[in-house]
Amino acid sequence: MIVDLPTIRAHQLAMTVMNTQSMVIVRLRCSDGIEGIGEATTIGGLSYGEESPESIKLNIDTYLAPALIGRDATNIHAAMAKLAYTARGNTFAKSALETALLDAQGKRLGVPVSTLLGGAVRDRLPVLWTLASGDTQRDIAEAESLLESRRHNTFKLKIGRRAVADDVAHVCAIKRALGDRARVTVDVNQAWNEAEAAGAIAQLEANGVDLIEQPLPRAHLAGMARLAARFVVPIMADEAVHSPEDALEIARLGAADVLALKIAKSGGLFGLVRTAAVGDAAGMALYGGTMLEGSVGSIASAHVFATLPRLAWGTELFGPLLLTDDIVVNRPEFRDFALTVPTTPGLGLELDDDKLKHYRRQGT
Ligand code: MUC
Ligand code: MG
Repeated sequence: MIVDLPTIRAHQLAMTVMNTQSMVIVRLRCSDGIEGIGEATTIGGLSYGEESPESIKLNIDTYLAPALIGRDATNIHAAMAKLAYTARGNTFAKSALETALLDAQGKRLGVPVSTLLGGAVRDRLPVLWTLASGDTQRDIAEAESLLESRRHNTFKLKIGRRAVADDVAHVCAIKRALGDRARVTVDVNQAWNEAEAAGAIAQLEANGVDLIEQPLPRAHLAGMARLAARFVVPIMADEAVHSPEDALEIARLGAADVLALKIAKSGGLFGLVRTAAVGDAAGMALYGGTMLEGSVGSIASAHVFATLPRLAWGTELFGPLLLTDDIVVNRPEFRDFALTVPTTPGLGLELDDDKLKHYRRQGT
């Protein structure tokens, strides 16, 4: 089903302005009576990637769910191999289905998903907040209140929408206001060319910005490599890294210092582990990314991020906090700048049927 939830404020990114988030929620029912849940969520319909909520639902209903019917739900690798054979790409849809299989298997065995992945090495994950209201003073006020309540002390600024000089002035004003009390990072979402990026990053670096995410289009790895060599401030690949093969090529070219990992880009949690392993082996730092999922997708991500031996840049799993309401009974716990990773069986979440009925898109 597709579930539409309003956001707490407009969320402005280089490629879209979001006022609602549309989540595809999967309920996978096994013949032993166990149900697993999963989520596939995109950013701004089709504006971030190649899948939309509508295409995800259609492809699951038409191709992927029929391929799973009658198979052994306890053999997740075999089920995912069948999906790989059935459909190319469609990583968001596959991630939701793998999440549901893992949730069901965890409930069956009485262990959390992190245990199925080999075990958690941390029980809490640092979580940043994205400032993206489009207004500098409002962003500063938002950051001050989140610092005060000890919810976040790292802020990612979404830029690339306005003229480069305006964006740089906006970021520097926020960093000046917050000073050493907060880390500030920027995500350009592929909006700059190399010359624009070189000029802007020089100023951002001089003003104490901590990390530059995906400044160039995803295909421009050679340009990313030149930027990574030129600046001390780390460059992070997001749109440019979907798979272990992407991570290998980025490593070969030196096209990033940090990799943003997301279950939706990776086709699931196991795929994310494989991409992480390549990045880690190449000496790149890892970051736990989000597709702005709600609680189901964010907690699935939390389980896998908790298992990574090194996660130098923490996570951005704040998605549930961007929404005005939730569709789970037991909401994720955010406090003291971190998210608590559930330890109860499966994902550790229970869907709220009344909320689902209320927010479910008609006809889905
Ligand atoms: C992205 O490109 O990283 C993550 C945080 C946010 O506000 O947008 C996302 C997507
Ligand atoms: Mg990004």
